[in-house]
Amino acid sequence: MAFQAASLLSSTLSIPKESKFCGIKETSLFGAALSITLKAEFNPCFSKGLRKTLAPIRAQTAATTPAINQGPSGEKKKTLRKGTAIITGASSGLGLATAKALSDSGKWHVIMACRNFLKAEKAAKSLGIPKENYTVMHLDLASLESVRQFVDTFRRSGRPLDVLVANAAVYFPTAKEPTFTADGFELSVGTNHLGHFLLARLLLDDLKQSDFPQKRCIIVGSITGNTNTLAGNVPPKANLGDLRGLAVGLNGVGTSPMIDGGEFDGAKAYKDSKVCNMLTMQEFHRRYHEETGITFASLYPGCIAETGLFREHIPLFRTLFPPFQKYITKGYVSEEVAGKRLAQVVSDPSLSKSGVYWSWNNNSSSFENQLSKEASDAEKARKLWEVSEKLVGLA
Ligand code: LMG
Ligand code: NDP
Ligand code: PMR
Repeated sequence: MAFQAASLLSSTLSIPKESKFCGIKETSLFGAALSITLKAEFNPCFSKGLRKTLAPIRAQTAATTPAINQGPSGEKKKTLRKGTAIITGASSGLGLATAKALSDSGKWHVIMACRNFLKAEKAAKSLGIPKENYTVMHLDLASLESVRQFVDTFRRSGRPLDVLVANAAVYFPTAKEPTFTADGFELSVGTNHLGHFLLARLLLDDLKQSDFPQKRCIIVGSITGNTNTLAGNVPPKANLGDLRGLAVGLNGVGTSPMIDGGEFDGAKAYKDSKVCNMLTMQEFHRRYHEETGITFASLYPGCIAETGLFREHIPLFRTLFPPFQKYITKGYVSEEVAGKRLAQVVSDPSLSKSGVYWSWNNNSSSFENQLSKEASDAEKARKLWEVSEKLVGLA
């Protein structure tokens, strides 16, 4: 039944020529029910015994302890300190689940970079994240001033930065009119792309200084921004065009609030912002990977159909979407499983390749996925970088 429905769905929606239909692989559209066998260990460098021995040492280490420590007998030991990961939008959904997964591993301190301090504190407590494993810091991505303030506050904390996860996002599928950030950018692209662009650019220096064995910058992408998949072909489709709307500021004042210069469409603005996220990751990789050793990566964690992302959608959608994804597309994942996937991209040594867009197959094993033509267009990525730099005041 699932197979038939899926066939029908896939034949109803047309896939462009560029497609190799890799959506099938990543969404398990025709696959068996998702069976999750996640790696319990994110870092096989430590044996169980060694971890026990190190536990008290780790608890004592200050945030600024270097990654290479002097052991009691004078010999050098690697990575005794916890890693520090900033996760934006860690007050719910994927970000929160990732904070939980990292915290459970005992190897990470998570900076929960959130716009709602109280909500984030409550969420961390309700999942039982130990106090010593997280810090909530205020960040509103819809304000460039707030992004700059966050970076200052983080620096004053004296913690090193080992991993940055650009995860927060907003989605306005039913909005008829655009809304805007403090700086006058259309709210979804302003938050999901421009806020993160400034944040990642500013924190690049901090990542460079990290002495952690693996330093990473992860920008969450999505299948719905990739038109080489079925999901990416559900209208309205992502399309940045020639960036003419972005180039003139995306402010809707006598100009378009959409990147491609077209009419406002909330669902398209979100998908466009995800294309920007995936292009930005690749441009970072091209410009900085070799020089800095930082791993840049993006991912599609699966369809987490019950998160707050759909809070603005109509109630009928929110009711039907989870069973649709669970039983028909089989692309559904729980927040917990998705959080473990993103935590893998943060800390698994086997996922250290830079410039990759990760996805997971039916057996929940990760693979390097193919991005759509537009989402892998190097020239567009360069142009997006340059236009974005101007908008956020870096050029
Ligand atoms: C846009 O519409 C809105 O315009 C925009 O404002 C914004 O909200 C945006 O992404 C958000 O959505 C997109 C979408 C809305 O339009 C389309 O998808 C148009 C293409 C329609 C082609 C649909 C082909 C399906 C063929 C039907 C075959 C059914 C066989 C399944 C058998 C299942 C038996 C249980 O339009 C829709 O999403 C409505 C599409 C209606 C068809 C839905 C059929 C899917 C199966 C139904 C199962 C449960 C429903 C889950 C609903 C979740 C998705 C809506
Ligand atoms: P949620 O709505 O649950 O989480 C989004 C988070 O972003 C929330 O913590 C929210 O804060 C935060 N946020 C929103 N606006 C701002 C802002 N201006 N400043 C700071 N934080 C902000 O959604 P998901 O967990 O589903 O989404 C997380 C990521 O996963 C997104 O990048 C999304 O594109 C991606 N994704 C999601 C998929 C899904 O199926 N759900 C599939 C593929 C990708 P608050 O709690 O205050 O609202
Ligand atoms: Mg989609 C192969 C199947 C598949 C997958 C993996 C997703 C993921 N979606 C699939 C198929 C379909 N969706 C089909 C056939 C339809 C038409 C019925 C459909 C519809 C649909 C809507 C209306 N889907 C949606 C919406 C949304 O509003 C969501 C969206 O586009 O947000 C931008 C969405 C999503 N579908 C997904 C995923 C992951 C989403 C959430 C968006 C995201 O996080 O990027």
